Amino acid sequence: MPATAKPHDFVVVANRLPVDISYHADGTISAQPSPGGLVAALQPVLEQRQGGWVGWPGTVGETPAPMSTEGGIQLHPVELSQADFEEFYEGFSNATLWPLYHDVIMRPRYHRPWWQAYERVNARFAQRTAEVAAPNAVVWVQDYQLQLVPGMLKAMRPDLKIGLFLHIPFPPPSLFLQLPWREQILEGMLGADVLGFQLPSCAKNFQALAPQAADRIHAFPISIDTAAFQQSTDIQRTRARFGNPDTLLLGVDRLDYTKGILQRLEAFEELLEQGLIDAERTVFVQVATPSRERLEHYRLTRSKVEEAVGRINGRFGSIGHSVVRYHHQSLKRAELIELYQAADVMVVTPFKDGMNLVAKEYVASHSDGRGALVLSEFAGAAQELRTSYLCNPHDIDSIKAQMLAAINDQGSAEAQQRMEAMYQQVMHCDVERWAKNFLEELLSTP
Ligand code: GDG
Repeated sequence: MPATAKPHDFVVVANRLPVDISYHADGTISAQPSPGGLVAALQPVLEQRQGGWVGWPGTVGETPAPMSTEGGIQLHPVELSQADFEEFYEGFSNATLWPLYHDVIMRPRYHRPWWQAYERVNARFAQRTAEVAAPNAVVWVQDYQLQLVPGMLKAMRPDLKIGLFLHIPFPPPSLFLQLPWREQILEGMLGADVLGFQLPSCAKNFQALAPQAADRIHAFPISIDTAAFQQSTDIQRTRARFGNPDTLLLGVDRLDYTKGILQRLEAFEELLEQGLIDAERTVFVQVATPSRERLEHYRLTRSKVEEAVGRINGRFGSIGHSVVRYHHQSLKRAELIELYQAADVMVVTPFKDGMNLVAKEYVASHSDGRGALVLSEFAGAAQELRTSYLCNPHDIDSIKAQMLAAINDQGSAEAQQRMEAMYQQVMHCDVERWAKNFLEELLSTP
């Protein structure tokens, strides 16, 4: 910690810092806010509390000195080498834990050098946090990349109050027990005074493995900064960009195999093939933000999605009209809101998702009561957004039926009631409330 900086009473520890750091030719460094569910969730809370954030800046090798964001958050960068990035981040976090915790949709790889890197990097995060936390500070550790941090930190700094929140699902014991390092992970997590999960079902899965910690285990469904989605945009102009279709469908996801992008495109294709929707009057916009691009399963998913986009446009588009508009780029938040507000039907079909903030963002963008949400039963958000068109993403007929119902109900009183009920729910249970609930629980521990 630099001599001038004061230790923090409140510290967030997350894999990523809430910024993208650019290194300029003149030797200066600048930081831009970066997208992602976690960042969107915590930024407002930290700005209110003038806290510190320990995380990886997103580039390997040379690491910038601690800095502040415009909102006054003090950032403490943790360095990752190229080997750490490959073994801790791409390897153990995203090729072992990610598929294991998402119900083994892809086969997890259990590779001993990756585990060693996970231990080594978690120790570095814990050490850094111990250095910047004031006596008796509150520390909030985030997510699956850092599950050993609570235990390591508790051993170094028993004075700290430590919370852990898992943003992704916690799997049933029968799957978790595959993990060769299951005991170490459990021990690391149990260093936390409060263990938070998205859903009661995830809390229950964890509790079955650690019944002695029952009073520390809770569900806190995460939500969004609803105010960010309230500004109104020019819907007519956005729709005109897509040729003023009768129906504008939208998907927005990180390009990840858990998100079911291919399956929703296949469902759309069959509806076109059967003449149940009109290719001339319908546009499906799919934003697929680049993610974890060096990993094999991600490359394979991308190529299957892009093949489907090409095939559907080849079969059903015409010269001058593409029925699927595909963007493999990250959009600005403002552009995302334009799409949410203009879309008639939002299609969210993950095989498994801790929560899914996109579904809640779409709902929050519709104070007008327009629109419809097709939502997978296996997204955490389905527990709250009960008046969405719920589908089983493993069943193409179910996706088709719910997409078609949402399209055909457009403009009806029932469709409006469905959206209004969800809008009330999301506005009421926003991210501020989520953070408040978690922190109140943490502060009330002895
Ligand atoms: C994990 C869990 C859980 C996406 N594309 C762009 C963009 N985004 C933003 C969305 C949303 C966020 O990224 C994605 O959040 P999700 O919740 O949908 O999904 P994951 O990234 O998998 O998040 C998930 C979440 O953590 C929080 O706990 O809900 O279950 O998997 O905010 O808007 N933002 C911008 N441009 C894009 O192109 N600006």
